[in-house]
Amino acid sequence: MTPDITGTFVAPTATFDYVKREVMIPMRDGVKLHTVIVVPKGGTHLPILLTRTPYNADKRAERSLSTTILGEMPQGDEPFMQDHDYIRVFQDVRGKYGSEGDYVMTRPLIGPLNDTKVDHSTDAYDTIDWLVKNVPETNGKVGMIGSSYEGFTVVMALVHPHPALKVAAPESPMVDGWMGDDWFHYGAFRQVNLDYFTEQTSKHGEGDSIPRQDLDDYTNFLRAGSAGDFARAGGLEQLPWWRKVLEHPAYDAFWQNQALDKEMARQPLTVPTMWLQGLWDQEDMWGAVHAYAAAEPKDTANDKNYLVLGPWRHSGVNYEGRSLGALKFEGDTALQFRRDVLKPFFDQYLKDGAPKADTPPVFIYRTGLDRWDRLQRWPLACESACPTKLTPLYLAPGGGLSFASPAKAASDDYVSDPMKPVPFVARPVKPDDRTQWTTWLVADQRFVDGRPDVLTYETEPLKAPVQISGPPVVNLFASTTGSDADWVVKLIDVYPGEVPSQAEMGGYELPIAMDIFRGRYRESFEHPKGIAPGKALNYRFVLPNANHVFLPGHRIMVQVQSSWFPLYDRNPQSFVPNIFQARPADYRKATQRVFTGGAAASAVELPIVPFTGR
Ligand code: PG9
Repeated sequence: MTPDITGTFVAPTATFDYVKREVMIPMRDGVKLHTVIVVPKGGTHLPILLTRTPYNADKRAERSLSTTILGEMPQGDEPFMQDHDYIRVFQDVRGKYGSEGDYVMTRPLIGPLNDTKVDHSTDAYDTIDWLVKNVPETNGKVGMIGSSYEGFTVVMALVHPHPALKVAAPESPMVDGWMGDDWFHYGAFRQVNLDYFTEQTSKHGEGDSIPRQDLDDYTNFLRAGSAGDFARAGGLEQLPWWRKVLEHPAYDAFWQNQALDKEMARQPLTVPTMWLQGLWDQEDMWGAVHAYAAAEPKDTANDKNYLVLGPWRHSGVNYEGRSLGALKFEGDTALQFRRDVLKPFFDQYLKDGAPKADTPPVFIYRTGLDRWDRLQRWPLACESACPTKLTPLYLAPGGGLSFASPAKAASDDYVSDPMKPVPFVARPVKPDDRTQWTTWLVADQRFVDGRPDVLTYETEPLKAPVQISGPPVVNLFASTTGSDADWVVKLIDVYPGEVPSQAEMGGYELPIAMDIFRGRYRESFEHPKGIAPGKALNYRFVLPNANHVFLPGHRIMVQVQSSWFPLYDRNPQSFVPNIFQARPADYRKATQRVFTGGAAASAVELPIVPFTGR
């Protein structure tokens, strides 16, 4: 009998409008990286669009198994593919999928944390060098683009860049994993990423996530105990990356030395770079804005360092941008950006004879009003060095919020019970529910408003629009009966009770900027310290950027709580050296007190700017 699988089948490609080549590109240490090069048939003198990925170059270069380059390349590439005037290249980073070598999670630059002779900066350099010498159809100019990890590899390529790298767009890049990107936010650990650790580092290909017992991750993580307990049960102590994280819960040299915004501040600004991210980016909320800010002082002519913030989820820039959760925008905001701003910007630097693009230094969506703003700088208001200073919005007794500081000192309290943590999204929290995960930053906060362990403060309905353009700052005065505590502060836009144009938005509590701060890092991110029980202490931290208009009839709301579970691991509320290793007896109820008025007037300081109209 003839076996039906011969192993020699070759699909005919004569009708394809592109040619796909797979090559192994040698790096300086002899390791070869698997690279997929997709060239429009018959093309000559074309620029190259390069992405370096840990997510399988073969898959990234195959959207729907199409005979056309437009159908075959990812959705986000459409403006680049439709005219057949770009070569598209995806490469597996070392140690993943088809590439040789060792994989190191977010491999640090050569230096104290990397004693080899290679990093993503050298790999990008060697790759670009090979591409411009060995792809006959190219004009020798390369642009790099990519989101998240793929954005991180773009940032790495900006360190000692190859001269053929002419333009770059790091999209939601992972820049500082401890301060506010994937791994921690101000020291609170994002334990749902433990799945990512097994998926990425248990195999060179695609690893499995951690098996669950219950549908609801709230239950799974609570039952497990600490993040360390959950990881141990999943076998993660076999994984070097998890062991490194376990050893470095604080912002020590391990994290400081791999923070790429600090590196961007050191590097000369030579490659025109467009930093971009979503305004509701549920994974990498820190990287783009901080790297932009770090490079900005060097952009003296305001023509090399660009910022884009769209009304998107993480990586939403590469998909359809008409809506996010319950929010609807004016048209496909992601396509508008990719077609009208990104593509002309790349063309200018990559295509022979292309005209200068009309690129605004800052392109940012104004939520609430639904329009794009083209600005010269960002932010418009901030703590220091901005045209406008922050305006405190004070928490007031009785659940009020006011622009005048309450004269009388008062306080509100709640009991934070680590056995009943506040969920970050309405339960059940389903680990495989992509929609729940990608929209949780815009989830209606009424699902926790009214819990006895969530304090809510709100203004009267606004009589005039209030526009904020920058990062709000939390200035909280609070005490705990414990010796450690987390503080979650949310700035919320409360819609009027009735919204005739979209009935389901009636009374919606829309998060505009929220974050968590782990109290032990109040004085130093590097050296955590127990909190003196019962003492009113000041917690000051910066919330994510917003460009938003609170419209007349809406209210501004602030919520304060002490857990955000299971996204963030629970603070045991008694000081232990390493929260990953907290034991069941360490988790204790605590009474949290928030002070208002007088000398300890808690406030959220808002980057209010004059309302610039519709
Ligand atoms: N947010 C993901 C990630 C980036 C960098 C490191 C680890 C994870 C991602 O979407 O790629």
